[in-house]
Amino acid sequence: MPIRHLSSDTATDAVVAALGSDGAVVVDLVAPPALLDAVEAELRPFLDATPTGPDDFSGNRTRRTGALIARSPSSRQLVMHPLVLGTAQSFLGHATNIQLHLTQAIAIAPGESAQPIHRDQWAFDFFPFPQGYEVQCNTMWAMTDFTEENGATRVVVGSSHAEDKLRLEADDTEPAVMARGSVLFYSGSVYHGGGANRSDATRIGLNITYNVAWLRQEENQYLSVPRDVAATLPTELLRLMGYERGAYALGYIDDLRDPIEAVRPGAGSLGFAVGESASGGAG
Ligand SMILES: O=C(O)CCC(=O)C(=O)O
Ligand SMILES: [Fe+2]
Repeated sequence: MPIRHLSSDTATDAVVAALGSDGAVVVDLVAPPALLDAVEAELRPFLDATPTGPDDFSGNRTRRTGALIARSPSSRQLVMHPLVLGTAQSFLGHATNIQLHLTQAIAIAPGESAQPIHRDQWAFDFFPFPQGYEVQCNTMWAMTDFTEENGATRVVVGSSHAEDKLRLEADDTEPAVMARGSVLFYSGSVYHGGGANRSDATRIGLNITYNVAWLRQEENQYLSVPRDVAATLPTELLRLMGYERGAYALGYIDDLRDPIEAVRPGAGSLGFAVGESASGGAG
């Protein structure tokens, strides 16, 4: 079954519904070309300086460049995109709040082989989350066109409802073919992997992912984004980055203070209550 495509004026509810049934959906042409140009220009020196991956999973011909919030001010618009945040908050609405899980440009160079098919939620030490309890909502923004030849992400549509720890092959997958500026949403539970790049140009995607705020983040935002940069960011983004308690109490500082106080003194809420925020609240 091919991956469904929705248009950029689709309501959040329809994206959430498709994600719930299929585990993946593409929304076409969401990011304007000028924004992508700016992100690309800001990231270029970092992409060029990033080493290729150390193993088959990371990809020996794949560069993974993180810390997008620090390195690319323009990328913050993608991190905070209303369609994405709305979808993530609703899709993970069974949790008290959500947070940013990782920000990573993934550049798959020509000659790269296909990444092993996996569930992203296996990152949590392969904990068998109950079926239907989603812990992650992921995006892959197409910085270049994604084609079957250049390594478009491969997805086993509907496999979010399958058993855990399956060993699936490329034959079981469909490519997330999409134009530059489109965004693939996929759950932490759907089986997928980066495709092989048989073209003569590099495929670049921005993998920006969100998870329930009671789990650990994959990319450590406190150490990836220097404190002096953090001090310049909107409070809403800081909260999404983890300067906020997860659920009722997780991650408070010293005398039960709201972690936002570390960057923005006076902005915090008192006691254990979760503050008003980008990530706050179910649904
Ligand atoms: O690069 C891609 O298309 C997918 C990458 C991926 O699934 C991962 O690194 O977990
Ligand atoms: Fe993945």
